[in-house]
Amino acid sequence: MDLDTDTDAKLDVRTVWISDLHLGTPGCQAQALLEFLRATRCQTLYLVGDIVDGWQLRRSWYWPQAHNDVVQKLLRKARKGTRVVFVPGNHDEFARRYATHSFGGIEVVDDCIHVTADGRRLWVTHGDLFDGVIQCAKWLAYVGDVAYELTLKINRWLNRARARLGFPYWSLSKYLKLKVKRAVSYVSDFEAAVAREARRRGADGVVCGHIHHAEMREIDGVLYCNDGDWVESLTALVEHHDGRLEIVDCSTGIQALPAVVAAEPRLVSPWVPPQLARAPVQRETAHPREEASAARATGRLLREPSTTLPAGLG
Ligand SMILES: [Mn+2]
Repeated sequence: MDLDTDTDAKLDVRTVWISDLHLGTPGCQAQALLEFLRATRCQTLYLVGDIVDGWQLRRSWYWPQAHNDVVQKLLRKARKGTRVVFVPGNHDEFARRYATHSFGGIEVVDDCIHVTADGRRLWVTHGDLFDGVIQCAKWLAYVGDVAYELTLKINRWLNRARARLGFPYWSLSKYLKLKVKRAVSYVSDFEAAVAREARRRGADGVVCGHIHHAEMREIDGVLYCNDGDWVESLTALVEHHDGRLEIVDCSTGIQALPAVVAAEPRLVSPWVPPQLARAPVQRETAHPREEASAARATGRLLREPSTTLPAGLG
């Protein structure tokens, strides 16, 4: 069955962002990724960096059939009409020199702006340029990479044992990262830096990857989205046909799709210009200054926020 043109796809969305697949490493959960790609239909698919892991392939060659299948699947999607955009990351930085070219229908760009169905501009970048470790001490990043590889190896061993005992999947490295306090400040520093740059570029939000931690929240008026990864958390960011954004979690299998881990806080979203809002929505974090200037720009008076919520949001 050709699922690329299948209208019964489990997840039919406008846009999908995935990153940090790390194809070419044993850590890549290619089977789960294949299932996700087969179950998903979208107009635009962004590959937000660290798709193929050049750093590890250089150390030792690892390329099983499933990794080939993922590449074939991506090329096939591009052939069948999905717009596929590849934004290289640090592990596949070799691809950066091909930016503005296209291969097999896959566009390669350093970064780009995605406009959502409701008119918001999201800056799409892998994010490594805002990683203090990579910018200041690349050797440390390589050492960290080897340590990370080892953690993933233990993680695989642990989860095989857990599976045999009937326990669900559990990510050791995710657990360690969240436990280590320094790592938390590393993550929040990264998030703040990326959000700041998005704002500097005049974007309403940013979509990135790199730190293997799916997230969607507002940072100083900028929507920060991280699509996670396919070595530990198995997450993707999707945009529905109405522009609503969501992080979906595939770690419990695609049967649960769409298993939403983070839905956009639609009611408090400050990025929807009033003239684009489909229904009057209670705006809890209204920015009076922004709204006034938007009203001036459109020459229209703003309606009083209604207390009735649109259907489906109440
Ligand atoms: Mn990266």
